[in-house]
Amino acid sequence: MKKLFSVVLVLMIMLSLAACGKDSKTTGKKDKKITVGVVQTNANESDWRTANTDSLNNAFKEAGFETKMVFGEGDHAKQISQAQQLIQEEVDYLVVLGLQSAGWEDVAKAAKEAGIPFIMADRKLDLSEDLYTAMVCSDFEAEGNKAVEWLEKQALSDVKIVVLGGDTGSSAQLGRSKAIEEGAAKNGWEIVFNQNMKGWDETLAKQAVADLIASGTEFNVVYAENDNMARGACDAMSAAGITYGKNGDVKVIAFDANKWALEKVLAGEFNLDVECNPLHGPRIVKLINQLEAGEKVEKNAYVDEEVFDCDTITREIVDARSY
Ligand code: GYE
Repeated sequence: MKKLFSVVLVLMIMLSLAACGKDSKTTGKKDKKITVGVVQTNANESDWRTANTDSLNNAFKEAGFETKMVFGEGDHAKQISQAQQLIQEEVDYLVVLGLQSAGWEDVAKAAKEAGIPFIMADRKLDLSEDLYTAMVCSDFEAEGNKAVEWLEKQALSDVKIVVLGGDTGSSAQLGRSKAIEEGAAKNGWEIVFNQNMKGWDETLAKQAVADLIASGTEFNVVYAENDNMARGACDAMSAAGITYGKNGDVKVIAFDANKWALEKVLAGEFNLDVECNPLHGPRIVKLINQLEAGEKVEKNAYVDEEVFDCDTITREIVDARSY
């Protein structure tokens, strides 16, 4: 009898320990905040980037996630080491916005081996589908093609284009540049200048256009791969007395569609602005919550984007913009 009692007692102790262990593991899971590692490009790269960073931080905070955000500041190698460090720190999710589209395989493999879902945002990276969990990006070539289609409709007799590209090797620059280069070849347009501005820099763009004007280079289209560089180009043209926009000698095409830039479209300073939606935060929160719930997620999600034309934009459209 005594023996039976002691066996039952030992069994009860073992069961309670097991339950405690389970509870502490489950409780641990319940109480543990989801940590999201974010490898961002640059802190002050552009107004688009600021809106993008704010969207990520605000959405993750609202979702109760802990965010570990780091900035590559123009240095691809630094981004790689930052991503590896976040993997070492065992973040629950890794979100990468790459300065460069190439060179991410080792990071993606390390994340996979560590069981950390790899989410690419903003710019698609050169990774096979087995190396990333999901993508929330823009189709930059499609954005560029929208600009090409618009320019075709202008039916200009003699097209001479200044291309102000973004950071060399970023998928945003690669896609938008590919579209205009192929569009020019297809339509017999002349690209009189085609250079990428490091860091999408507005001042560099202004100086490049000022130098072109000083050298007597003729052009009637500016294709600036973001709003800030388009503004720099307009400042250079204004300083030289060159008219541009709706009623000017030079057509101005921009990308991003920041609210301040749409004011310029409404004012007729920019002819066209192609939207590039930076508000990735809520989309990534939805993805993470789906993954936490064990649901299957959409692998490749391109954000919906439109174009804004100075001939059709309205005050209501501009006022309704959230970034
Ligand atoms: O167009 C530019 C930003 O990756 C789409 O990066 C983004 C680009 C955007 O600095 O303004």
